[in-house]
Amino acid sequence: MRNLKIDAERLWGDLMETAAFGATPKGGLARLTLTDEDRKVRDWFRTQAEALGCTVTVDDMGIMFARRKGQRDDLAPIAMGSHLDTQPTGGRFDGVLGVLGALEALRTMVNAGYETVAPIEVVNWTNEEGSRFAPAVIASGVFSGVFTRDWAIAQKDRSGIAFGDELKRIGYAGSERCGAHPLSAYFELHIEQGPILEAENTEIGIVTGVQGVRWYEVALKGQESHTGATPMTMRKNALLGAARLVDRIETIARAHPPHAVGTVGLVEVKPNSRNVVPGEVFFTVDFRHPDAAVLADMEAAFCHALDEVCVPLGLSVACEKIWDEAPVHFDKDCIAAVRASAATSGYSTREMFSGASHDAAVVARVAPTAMIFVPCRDGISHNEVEFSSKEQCAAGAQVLLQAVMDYDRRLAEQKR
Ligand code: HGY
Ligand code: MN
Ligand code: MN
Repeated sequence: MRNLKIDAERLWGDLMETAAFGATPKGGLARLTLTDEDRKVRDWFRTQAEALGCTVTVDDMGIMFARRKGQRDDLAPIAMGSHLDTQPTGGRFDGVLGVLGALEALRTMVNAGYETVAPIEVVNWTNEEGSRFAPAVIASGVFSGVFTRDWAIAQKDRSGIAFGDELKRIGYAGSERCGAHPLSAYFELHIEQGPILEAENTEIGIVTGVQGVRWYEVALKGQESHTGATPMTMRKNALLGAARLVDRIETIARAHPPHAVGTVGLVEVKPNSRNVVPGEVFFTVDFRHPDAAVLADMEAAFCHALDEVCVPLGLSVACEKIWDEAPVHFDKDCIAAVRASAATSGYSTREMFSGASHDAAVVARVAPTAMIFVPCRDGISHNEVEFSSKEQCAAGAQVLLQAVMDYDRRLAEQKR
């Protein structure tokens, strides 16, 4: 198999060029899904892909597939990609490296005149982050049957704007039905977003799976009243209830070391006035663990805590689970392709489970899937300081290229 080499400078140039779309003063990205910044980077991606001779298809969840023909166009494509949307104070690499690394791998094949047997597709999944429109991986979730499209396009952001309306507004409501797009395999390059690879001075993470996730939305209702005239014994303070529950969630997660995590990331207080006892609080809960049974225990403890905390405070509680993703184990042949590819390139590796979730976690339901990790500085992500070096990004893209070529060769032999 030809030993093609990605161009590290070209990849880095793409990463820095696209970082202009939604750039923040602190050097990060605020490119929330389906905003004008998201539209700009999508337009950029389409232009680059078409310049490589790809045809770009957009489905009715806005997922973009940039397709390069193979010798056997009857075969389902081997896909590689990730997401271009970011957190509100996101970094320049989360998701972006996976799409641009895939674009660079494809560009390397095109420039070398290397023709694969199966078609190759570079994919940009809509709204992986789930920050503006919850839950995360909403489009790849529809693609793989986790969510229905009707439910997904009706999801509203916290200002009441619907996903489907924004998709139309930015001009990316495609015609292909989301999910009617078979894949032979899917590979995703991503920064680790945690501390392990850097701490162990390891160049490539061979990702064998993704831990389970459960997201909840909680609304507490008490009674707005005057902060000066309302005795402490007569209050129904929704924020006090929320504060106690934040602490209980911390305790629940710490009860299952070392892997369990529990977080309240979004809190809205009403009326949010300095001299009104808060009458309503909305907050979100994010539980994660590699074992579904532990997640179930955490959920049971949380449901118990809701009543234990809120009943004595006279608060009503509404709690909805909006995402329940079981731990996923990736495909052994795809993992083998990543392992062989990293070995060919001589990179140090370690196998690992992903702490963060990714589109790959749900795409694995409908196609053989694996992921490749590269280190990020201090293990920090979902933060404007997020950083991986030119060399680390290039190493990941090189392994991605070789893994896809390796998988293609094996597929060709199978489908002879
Ligand atoms: O939440 C996650 O794990 C992903 O970064 N959206
Ligand atoms: Mn990501
Ligand atoms: Mn992310």
